[in-house]
Amino acid sequence: MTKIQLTCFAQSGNAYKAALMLNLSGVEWEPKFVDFFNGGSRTDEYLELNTMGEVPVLIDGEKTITQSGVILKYLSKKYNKFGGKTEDDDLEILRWLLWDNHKLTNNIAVLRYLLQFAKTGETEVTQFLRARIKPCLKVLNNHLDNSSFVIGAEPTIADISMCGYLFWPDEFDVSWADYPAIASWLDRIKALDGWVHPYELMPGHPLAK
Ligand SMILES: N[C@@H](CCC(=O)N[C@@H](CS)C(=O)NCC(=O)O)C(=O)O
Repeated sequence: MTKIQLTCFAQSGNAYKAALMLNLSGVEWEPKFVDFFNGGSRTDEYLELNTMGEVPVLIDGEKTITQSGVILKYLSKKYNKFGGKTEDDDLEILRWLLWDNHKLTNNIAVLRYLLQFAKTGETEVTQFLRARIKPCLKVLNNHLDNSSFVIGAEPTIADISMCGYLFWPDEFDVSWADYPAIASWLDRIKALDGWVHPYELMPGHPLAK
């Protein structure tokens, strides 16, 4: 049987969400490296695979799935792992997935990109993003103060999505000492069987000079 493939590169927190889910679910999969920083997601071939021009894409036989949240939902259903136990749980998971994509990941990913890869230095844009990220991290920290994982005592795809960029705090200039509940939650995720740091799980680190 052909293995599941995932388009990815080591610096992609969005791809990491899917890669981590595959690992934590004990699924055999193979990475399909995208040379993102040299236009690899803008080629005709890539756009044919994903008209949105985004990484990740999951290829499972005849099925091609994009958007990390959809990939997580697909894998959760397929392997019966990291889903909710009730319909209310599933709605709660969806609520956090949407918040993650719109607020948490979106702002952090762009700030990290500007600081680490575009190397813009401090600008009005980075200041704007820092100001957007702070309240998001407060929301998450407050929420995790009362809950081991995002929707209760067990990890779900909401956790796997929301931690996508959070193992690189130094790359977007945040210290988890300021957000202790997030720090403990990340430690709980790291302790899960199959957890691997993004730079080890996906190809392309370090970047070629
Ligand atoms: N909401 C999408 C975001 C995917 C995304 O933005 N991926 C980045 C790489 S980490 C990308 O391909 N960006 C290209 C672009 O924004 O045009 C998801 O969760 O899959």
